[in-house]
Amino acid sequence: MWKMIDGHLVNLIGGCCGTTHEHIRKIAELVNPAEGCFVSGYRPGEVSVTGGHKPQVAAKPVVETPAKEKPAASESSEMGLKDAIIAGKEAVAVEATKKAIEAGANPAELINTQMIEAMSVVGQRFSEGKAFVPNLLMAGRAMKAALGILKPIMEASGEGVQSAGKIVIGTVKGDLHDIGKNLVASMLEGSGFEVINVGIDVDAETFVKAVVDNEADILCLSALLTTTMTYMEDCLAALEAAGVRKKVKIMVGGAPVTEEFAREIGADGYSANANEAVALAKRLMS
Ligand code: B12
Repeated sequence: MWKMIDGHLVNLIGGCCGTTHEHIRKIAELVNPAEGCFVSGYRPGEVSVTGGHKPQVAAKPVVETPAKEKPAASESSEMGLKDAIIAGKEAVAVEATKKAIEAGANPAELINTQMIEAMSVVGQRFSEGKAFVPNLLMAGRAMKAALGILKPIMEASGEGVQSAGKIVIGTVKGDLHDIGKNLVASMLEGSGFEVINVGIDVDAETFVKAVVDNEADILCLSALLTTTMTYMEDCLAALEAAGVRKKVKIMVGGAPVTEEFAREIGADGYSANANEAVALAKRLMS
């Protein structure tokens, strides 16, 4: 910060997660404060950290932990699942999902017609600068929570059916996106596959180990960033090096991944969405 402070470019300093009150206080001491610079972050009743200068904007406590969101009665009865996800209202999304199921909705249809649609609206808003990272996170959380209601229902409907095959699925190294990957996993599970979900930010060695340990029929790789999708090739190389490439089919997907890219890296299949992923997995198994 110092270069900017020294250049008289800074008017206000504050801090988000991890910058504790004490941390802000130390910064204030260092700045002490430079001409025209005010440090926000003290609590009322405590010694001001502005070193004699009066803060021009009343500094309020910076750390507030919001109470867990509960849907307002009017909100929950009016808002449908799609809108709840777009608005990032987790509790409302859960309630809307439960209501839809009680009314006889089909889980896969809810996913396809409301949930995926909602995320693409949020994504579009993000691309247009009308939504921001917190909106994405909140929508993602609402989507995950709603999916959590549907997953056991989809699993139960496949009960008693012989496993359609074993699938290892994960998001590649450097990539933390998991909504689409989890959707694919849920749809595959709902269609009778045994799915081992190894999570996000997964390195090639972990994928190889999961494939070998579980004797997987299919490995599903997901990537949402153009910078991480290239790591899929490293995963294929690692499988080759471990001598298991021919024992497992590779499916790839995620927004930036294309059919052409899949072919280029030598994957066995690509699909653009969770529905097609199920059809593709069934084809690969046969
Ligand atoms: C939600 C979201 C986030 C959330 C993720 C929350 C979570 N738990 O997943 C948060 C806020 C954390 C996030 C962070 C970032 N994000 Co982001 N994010 C998105 C967003 C809006 C939606 C993604 C999503 O969930 N879509 C809904 C699901 C259902 O769709 P999907 O993931 O595509 O999955 C479907 C298919 O692709 C397919 N599929 C997916 N995986 C697989 C796998 C297989 C095997 C198969 C067959 C099919 C398949 O099936 C799925 C279901 O139909 C997209 C924009 C968009 N519209 O895609 C940006 C986007 C992906 N993010 C982007 C960026 C830049 C980032 C950040 C770098 C932002 C930043 N500056 O910090 C970070 C990166 C963090 C990291 N290291 O990964 C860019 C990527 C640009 C690029 N081309 O590289 C996008 C495209 C936004 C944009 N327009 O700029 N993000």
